[in-house]
Amino acid sequence: MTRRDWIQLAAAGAIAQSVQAAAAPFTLPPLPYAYDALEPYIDAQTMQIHHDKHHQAYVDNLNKAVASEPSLAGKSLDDLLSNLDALPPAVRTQIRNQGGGDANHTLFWNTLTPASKQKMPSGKLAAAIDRTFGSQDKLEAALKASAAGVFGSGWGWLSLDKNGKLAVVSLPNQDSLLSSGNRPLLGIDVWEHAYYLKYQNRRPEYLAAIFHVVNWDFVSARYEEMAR
Ligand code: MN3
Repeated sequence: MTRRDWIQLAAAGAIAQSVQAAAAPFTLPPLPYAYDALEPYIDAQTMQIHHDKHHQAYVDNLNKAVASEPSLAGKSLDDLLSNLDALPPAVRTQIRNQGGGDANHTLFWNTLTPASKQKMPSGKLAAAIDRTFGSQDKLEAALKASAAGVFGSGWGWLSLDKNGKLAVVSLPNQDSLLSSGNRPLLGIDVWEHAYYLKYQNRRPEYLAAIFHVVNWDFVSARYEEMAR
């Protein structure tokens, strides 16, 4: 091999590497705790399959969708989900479903914590909850009712709406609040993959359980950051 051949080969390798890096911009974040950290409310096997298989699949499929459309290179997930209507029609549904799935789950893992570490909302969030819903109990009842009422797969959400107000809403499938100009604070996943191994058809039992492991510290900090 001549020096020139080597340089060409090295350059081709560098390009191949950068193309590969550009083709898979999204990665699965590690769980911020052990699989069994949310026991007995959420079981370890559910957490493992939910994170390692379901969330990984959203990430992989999102990367495939982005790789198929060069105009999307370099865009953040927030940007993609906030501007669905501007996306090429060929990838819009995939970004909505797979990108929504990635974003929703990344937030979800961070909004949960072992029950032994749980603290209730504090600071500005606690005040906003009292002002908007009357009490923490009433907020939780509204969120549970919203999540329980999802027909099929979807999420119950505590959102910060366009006017900076707290709101409880449900959305189907993996739809993102960002796509309607709202911002997610806390999502309750009511896809069967989130609870079926332990709770089977008993969604209300799962909903009662999950509020023992909501990371209100994280949600409070997120609210302070977003409500500025
Ligand atoms: Mn899920």
